[in-house]
Amino acid sequence: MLTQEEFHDEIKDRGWVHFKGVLSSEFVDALNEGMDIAYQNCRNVQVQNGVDVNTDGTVHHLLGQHEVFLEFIKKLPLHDYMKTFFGIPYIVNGFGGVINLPHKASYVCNIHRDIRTFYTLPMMINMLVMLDDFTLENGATYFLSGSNKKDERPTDEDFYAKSERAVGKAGDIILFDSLVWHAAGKNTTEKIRRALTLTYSRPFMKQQLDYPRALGYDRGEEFSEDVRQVLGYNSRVPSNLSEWYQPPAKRFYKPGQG
Ligand SMILES: O=C(O)CCC(=O)C(=O)O
Repeated sequence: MLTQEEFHDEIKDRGWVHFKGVLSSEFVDALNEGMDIAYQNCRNVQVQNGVDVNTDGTVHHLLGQHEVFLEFIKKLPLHDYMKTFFGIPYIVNGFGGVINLPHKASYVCNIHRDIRTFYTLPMMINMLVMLDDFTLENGATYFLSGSNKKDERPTDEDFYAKSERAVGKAGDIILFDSLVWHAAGKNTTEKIRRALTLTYSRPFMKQQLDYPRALGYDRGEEFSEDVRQVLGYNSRVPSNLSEWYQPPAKRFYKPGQG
């Protein structure tokens, strides 16, 4: 495993770091079972609401859809590296997934980055969790190393000429600065290739879904302090004066959140 110093240098310089063998195969299997259920839920709503074009294989807001995803957060994967990246407490900003379907490109195959604002202070980091082996054939992600340092989109030609592929095993995790330009590869095999795709941010950035509210405000007490923090219970938005006027320990937005 990398030292915190090595991680710090690599994430600043290349923008992405590959951690091997982080999750057990049993836990990966449990996550894949949860993904199947979540995909059905998400796809039903995508189709019902007319947003099913270009979204095949994408899953959003897994937290709250199955306890296994809460178990994932409770493990605080790579927590020390995350703390090194942010230097202050952090929260989960989005918890999605990708099922890279054979011969079908969804929007994650476009060259993109997951935040539209360029920053110099660390604001957001992506966590890509491999739930199947990633190969060149089934769409291992393309990453353009160092592209986190520039506020400009590379040309398609430059991107595909210079980017590297994240080939790895189920249970590996890639952490990458959300400013890194990347794209899922096309899956030319006959089998699906799955991943969890999370983003984590500074606590003052809005979560993509209000996870504490989705899980239930009353559940906050059942988690450890670190897990409560990461889920966003310490940086909620009050909606009335009574919620606002509270002693520090009971505030919706606690001290120390940046
Ligand atoms: O599934 C992949 O290979 C890439 C996922 C992705 O683009 C993302 O998480 O933003």
